[in-house]
Formats: sequence, structure tokens, C-alpha cells
Amino acid sequence: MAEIKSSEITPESVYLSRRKFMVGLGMAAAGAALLAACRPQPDQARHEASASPTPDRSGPAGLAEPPVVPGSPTAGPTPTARPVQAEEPEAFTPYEDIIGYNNFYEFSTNKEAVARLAKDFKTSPWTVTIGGLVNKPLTLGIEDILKRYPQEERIYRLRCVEGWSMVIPWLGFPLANLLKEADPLSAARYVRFETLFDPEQMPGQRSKFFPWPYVEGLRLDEAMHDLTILSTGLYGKTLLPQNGAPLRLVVPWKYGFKSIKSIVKIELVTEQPTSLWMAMAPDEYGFYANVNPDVPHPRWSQASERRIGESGRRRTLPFNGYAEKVAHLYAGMDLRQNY
Ligand SMILES: Nc1nc2c(c(=O)[nH]1)N[C@H]1C(S)=C(S)[C@@H](COP(=O)(O)O)O[C@H]1N2
Ligand SMILES: [Mo]
Repeated sequence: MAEIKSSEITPESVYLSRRKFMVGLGMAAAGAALLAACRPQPDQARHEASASPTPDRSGPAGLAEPPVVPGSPTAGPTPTARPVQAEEPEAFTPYEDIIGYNNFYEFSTNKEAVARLAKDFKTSPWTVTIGGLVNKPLTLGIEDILKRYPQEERIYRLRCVEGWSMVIPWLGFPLANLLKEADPLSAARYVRFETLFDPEQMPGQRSKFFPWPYVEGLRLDEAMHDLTILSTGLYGKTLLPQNGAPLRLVVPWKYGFKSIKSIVKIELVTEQPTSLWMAMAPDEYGFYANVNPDVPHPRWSQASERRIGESGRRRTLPFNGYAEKVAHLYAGMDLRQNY
């Protein structure tokens, strides 16, 4: 994992030429490069959410309205067809794609509309509270957070449960740094995160179909893992609203919906939190949501993915390629039951 001091952050052009678009995924890259993507793909688009999601009336749990997917893919057969490039190094996903193709249902279920609708979202002033089962509850402004926790670069894959992925050079800091400061009590076993609730600014929150606010959760050991970060930027720039400004979670070995955006509240709790997606469709979205090519979503395969900006599909890796670092967290657990 690349770690770059903020003093080394350069404008995008320099940044890109210096990195030559190659991804320093460390040990993960080596593994990934050996893997041939053998899940071909005739029509990539239909495997995932369309730009204007078609309501899937057969959606989960007999819910009357659609998008019931963290991104609402249109249900369809698993693609089979031509083979794909595979032994290629992993490149950064172009900035324009990262800021232009977003899941952020508070604004829209249309990925291409999110950036426009979120353009004027107010991310300052912004306050985050860290409370619940802690010795030292904290209320921090986003400026305090930036000052207190040195930002580093983390280049991670982001794998959406819908079957697409990106490689994103995040800026951020380990969530553990913040949690240690709050000093969890021994009764704390999980961390619960909440997104801002502000229907005035977030038109999607005027829909009563979703149980707003967006909530996510991690087991405390997952939250304390060094790979888990709070992100404040990407590509060396401050995070834009569509990517979850000013502060969003990034948990690279889990499906993208766990990486909750625009966080205002972090709480240490005893009981496993119920996420928005668990509440929406418990049979489809569990608490763990670890990337797992062997456990299909009830409505589509998770064996492969479309890397945004590439043609063809790549094979999806267990724990999104981070198994060496995180598989031990789930030792002895049945990963089919704990999806
Ligand atoms: N609050 C909130 N967080 C969210 C979402 C959302 O709709 N609301 N979508 C999730 C999903 S499904 C994905 S794939 C990622 C997408 O992050 P990106 O748009 O920065 O690529 O954000 C996740 N975090
Ligand atoms: Mo997603």
C-alpha cells in the first residue's frame, strides 16, 4: 500500500505521470496479476445498475418499489461469453469516472446524476460525534479531524456488490486512530456509522422508501484493522460531495455499500448494528458483506466484475484481494451464513 505524505501530493497531471497509472497494490497486485479473468462478458451493462435504474418489481422481500440494491442492478443472467484480459497490472480508475459514476442514494439512484445533484452539498461546517460506549466521547469539526490525524494515501480496489469495480487512490487515515482516542469501553463490540440526514439538501431522502439515514456497521476488530480508513480525499484532492465528503468510510475487503459516505455519527455499541441494506433486504445484504466470489448474490453471480474503464471482466478475488490481511478475522466462521 502506498503511503504518501501530504507534502508530496502533487497536482493530478504530475501525479499521474509519476505514477504512470500503475497501481501499487503491493502483495495484492502480485496475486491479482496471476489470475486470469475467465468470466467473460457479452453485455457488461446489463449485469449492473443502468444509468437510470429500471425498477425491479420483483425486488427483495416483496418490496413494492425498486432500487433495492446498493446501486440497483437490473437482475439478469450471469454473463458468459468472450474471455477477458487478466494478467494486466491494475491501473488507477480515471478521476472522471470516480467522480462521475457514483452510488449515493441520498441524492439519486442514477449514478450519473449524483455528481450534479450533490454539487452544492454543504460540507462545511461539518461536525462528527464519536460516542456510545467510550471513555472519551468526541465532537470534532472536520478541520480538527484533518489537523489531528495525518492523511496518508491508500490505493484500494472498490468492489460494488453490483459487479463493477474501481481502483482508487484515497487520502485518509486509519479509523483506529480516531477510535483509540475515544477509548472504547470493554463492552463495545461493534461500531455504528450514520450519514447526515438532511432532506433539504439530499433529495433522495425525501423518498420514504428507504429507512434513512443510511447506517452501516463494523465489528470492532474490523473497524480497528489497519486497512480500514476514514477518507477525506482522493487523487490528492479533497473529497467531492458525490464521493462522500467530507468524511467517508473505506473498507476495501467488503462490498462498496459498507463504505458509508458523509458520516456525522460514530457510535460504539454492544449489539450488531442493522445497516440500511440489512433493513431493506436481509436475504440479500448481510452484516459482513465481505467480497466473496463463491457466494452469489441471490439474483446474480459475484464471480467476476467489470473494472470501470476496462473492457471485459476480471475475476473477483476473495476479500477483494486482501485475504492475506483480513481472512484471519473470520477464522472458523461460515462465510455463507455470514454473508
Ligand atoms: N450514505 C451512503 N453511503 C454510500 C452509498 C449510499 O447510497 N449512501 N452507496 C454505497 C455504495 S453501494 C457504493 S458502491 C459506494 C460508492 O462509492 P463511490 O461513489 O465513492 O465510488 O458508496 C457506498 N456508500
Ligand atoms: Mo455498491
